[in-house]
Amino acid sequence: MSQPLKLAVVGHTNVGKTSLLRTLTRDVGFGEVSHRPSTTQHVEGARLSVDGQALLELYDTPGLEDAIALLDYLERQDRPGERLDGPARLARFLDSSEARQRFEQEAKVLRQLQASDAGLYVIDAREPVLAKYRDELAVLSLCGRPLLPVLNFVASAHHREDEWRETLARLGLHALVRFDSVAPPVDGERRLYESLALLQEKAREPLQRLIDDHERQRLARQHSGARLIAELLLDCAAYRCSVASDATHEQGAIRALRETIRQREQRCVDALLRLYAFRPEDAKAGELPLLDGRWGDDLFNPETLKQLGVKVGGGMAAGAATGVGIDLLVGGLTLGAAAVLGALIGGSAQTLRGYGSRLRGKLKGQRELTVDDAVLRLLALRQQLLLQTLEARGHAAVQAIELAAPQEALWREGKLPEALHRARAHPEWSSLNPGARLQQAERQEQVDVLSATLTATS
Ligand SMILES: Nc1nc2c(ncn2[C@@H]2O[C@H](COP(=O)(O)OP(=O)(O)OP(=O)(O)O)[C@@H](O)[C@H]2O)c(=O)[nH]1
Ligand SMILES: [Mg+2]
Repeated sequence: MSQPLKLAVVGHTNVGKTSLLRTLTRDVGFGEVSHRPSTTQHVEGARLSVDGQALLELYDTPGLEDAIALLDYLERQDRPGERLDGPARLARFLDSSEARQRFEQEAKVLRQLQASDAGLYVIDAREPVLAKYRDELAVLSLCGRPLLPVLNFVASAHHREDEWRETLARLGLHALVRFDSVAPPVDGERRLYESLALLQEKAREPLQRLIDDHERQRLARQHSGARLIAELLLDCAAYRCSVASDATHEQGAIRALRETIRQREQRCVDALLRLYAFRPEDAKAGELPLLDGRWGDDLFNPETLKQLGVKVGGGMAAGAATGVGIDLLVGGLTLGAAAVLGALIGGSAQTLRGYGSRLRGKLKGQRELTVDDAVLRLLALRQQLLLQTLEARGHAAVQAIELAAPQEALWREGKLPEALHRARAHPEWSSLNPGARLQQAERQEQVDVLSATLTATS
């Protein structure tokens, strides 16, 4: 089909027509949405394309306000014995002066529906089924176009889905879709397009392409989202700063560290919002809990020692993990002796140089500040929750996301992924450290591994 399928989104005022368009087009800026009635005044269109080919055009229309009066007017126009069909009665109305004055808004809607292949009739499913809605459907049916009712607001606690289903069935409308523009059902969009394909046989192929494309995009977004989180975690795990070990400096350094991590998390939030086409104000990273940071023990992280060629086993491994074992070994040595020790344990020259300067720092009374494991777990959980929230959020949503605070037990305990343990020993993997080398193959590999874990658990 070379021409895109044209759909008019119609219905009573304030039922969420513009909101539905925002969600289907994933465009938070489409039209104007307000809790006040009669917000949309003109017909406005949006186009959905796949690989540059326009497949679907959606038209937002003003809300119907007084269908009862319009139906009365139309009935008064009918002459006795006259048996005009819907489109003929409609044509007569659209030619009349009333269509330009009293029923100007209604006329815009009817013209647009007539110019379209089908209509989506949006319903606020919380509303009782009143006569005005039946009259609206009667007026809309004059256009001779298939109508697919969309039950909006079905995520709300007090919806009247059953009542609506029954009424619509009595009017001959048996196919309908459930939706909620703010919290759309996971498969809502697919069901909507599949139901449309039943009403419009010729649209089956382009609608299927649209469904497939959306699914592809959904997976691609999920994948990119997991990578963004993996990068955040690696950046934070590999981050470290040196500070003179006295109470004043340490407190200042901890505050600075927390702020650096907070800003880094906000960058991840912003990137996720962009990825899912939401606005920066839709979510903010909250405060991080007050943890002390980890002090010093990274120098003796088993991963660091492994890199240096130190074989740790048994009690030594446990000691090394807490820094105790090697502390005893190097505690009383001069830097020169420490370097010799380095040479003895046989690491590469470059690693040793790096390690040597960190040892020097330690011997001069410097401490190394890194991000606590619990904070890493908290960041991982919080960002994964955000990702899930964004996946389920309609583009009509207006309330900002509260960045969830996951259950404490979850982030205080539990195993940290292996990739993050490794990152501890690679300060050059963190974009937050000077001299970062982010393109390193081993780092990329760990980002891949970590994001695969995140995708699997989200
Ligand atoms: N919770 C919830 N709110 C919704 C939903 N759809 C729309 N809203 C809200 O309902 C109100 C009306 O939404 P609009 O999209 O402006 O409705 P409309 O049908 O385009 O209104 P008019 O253009 O005035 O005819 C707004 O406050 C929306 O935020 C939904 O599915 N769930
Ligand atoms: Mg509107």
